Amino acid sequence: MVAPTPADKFSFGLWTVGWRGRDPFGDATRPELDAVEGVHRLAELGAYGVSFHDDDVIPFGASAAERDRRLELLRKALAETGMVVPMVTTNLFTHPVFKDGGFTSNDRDVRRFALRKVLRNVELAAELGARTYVLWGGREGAEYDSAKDVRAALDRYRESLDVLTEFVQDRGYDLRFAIEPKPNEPRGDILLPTVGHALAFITTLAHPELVGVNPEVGHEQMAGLNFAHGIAQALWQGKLFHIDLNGQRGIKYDQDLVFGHGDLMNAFGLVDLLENGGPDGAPAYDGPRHFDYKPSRTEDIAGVWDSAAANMRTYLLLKERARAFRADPEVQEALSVAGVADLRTPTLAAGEGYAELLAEPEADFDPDRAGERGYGFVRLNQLALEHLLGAR
Ligand code: GLT
Ligand code: MN
Ligand code: MN
Repeated sequence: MVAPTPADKFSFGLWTVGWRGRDPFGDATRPELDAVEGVHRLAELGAYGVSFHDDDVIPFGASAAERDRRLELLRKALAETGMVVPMVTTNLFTHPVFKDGGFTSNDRDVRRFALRKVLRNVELAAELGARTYVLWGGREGAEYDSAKDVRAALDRYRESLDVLTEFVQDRGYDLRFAIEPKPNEPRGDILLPTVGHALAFITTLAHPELVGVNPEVGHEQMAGLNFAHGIAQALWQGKLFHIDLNGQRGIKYDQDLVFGHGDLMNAFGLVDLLENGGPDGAPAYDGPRHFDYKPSRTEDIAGVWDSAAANMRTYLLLKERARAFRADPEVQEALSVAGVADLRTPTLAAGEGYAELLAEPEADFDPDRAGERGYGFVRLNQLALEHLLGAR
């Protein structure tokens, strides 16, 4: 089994390994983790990069001198390890000021404060060479329908995005934004709850080309959706700017388990899509394979590093299994019986229109015959499962 290397492009949020296990019912179970140590340990494990919120590195409200000191330490850790910062994001959810949201708070002064906080951190992101800036609007939402004018909130969300894209264009930054959808938690209902909602919203922006999505496995699954399908549509629309990999077991609170520790079959389908779903079986996505998980509250600090390694190992195992699946002649035959590649043929022939289609004699096609066809999808899925289990 190969060990992770920087070429695999594995990255982690500093807040993941840094999570101390505080939840709504209990206190922290682990000591604080220094950002510098996080960078070093993740590098030793084979990751190539880290991402962070402004507040993960620079405490909220820190003085300019303290900010500089913390950033200097981070830069030094990056230089010592060769780690990169492919993505940066903003904390618009922890401080009580954001209890009704940042960009969409009912309080205009809060909205202005939130937007300034993001703009300042975008400058830092560009300076550190990040190519993606994630916007997770966890507090953008409501618990009560009468409390939020959703159309006005979407106007304000769009207004903020339009200011941000204008800013990166004026500054000449090579940076794009990625909206991270989530259906609920911490708000009762979050705006832009799924990949589909976010993709539709992006079409209304002044610079849609600068905005894509950062889907998270567990967030789509919290809404009962098929994550691999959501990713396929994001790819199809050229909008998969970043990805948050983790595990989730069904429709419940956001579990942020290790990648693969939830719906393993869907994780297999996802890795197969990312790694083999491009033209001629090339990767369909070349961005960071970013893990956004939480080491369970039961784990001590050794368990934190074990779980971080587990994410990468699971990804590599699935990549290897997906390759074996594609290389198996029986799978190729089952794919052919299933007609998977046939779907790539346009329904109308070149030069044909509805008139030619309507002119086709009905007698040429026998729907009863066609209805008798067995597609063999179950056999194909069993082959996938057997490869996944290492039985083939
Ligand atoms: C937060 C959230 C994640 C987001 C992060 C980016 S922060 O931990 O649960 O899903 O990706 O803001
Ligand atoms: Mn999550
Ligand atoms: Mn996430």
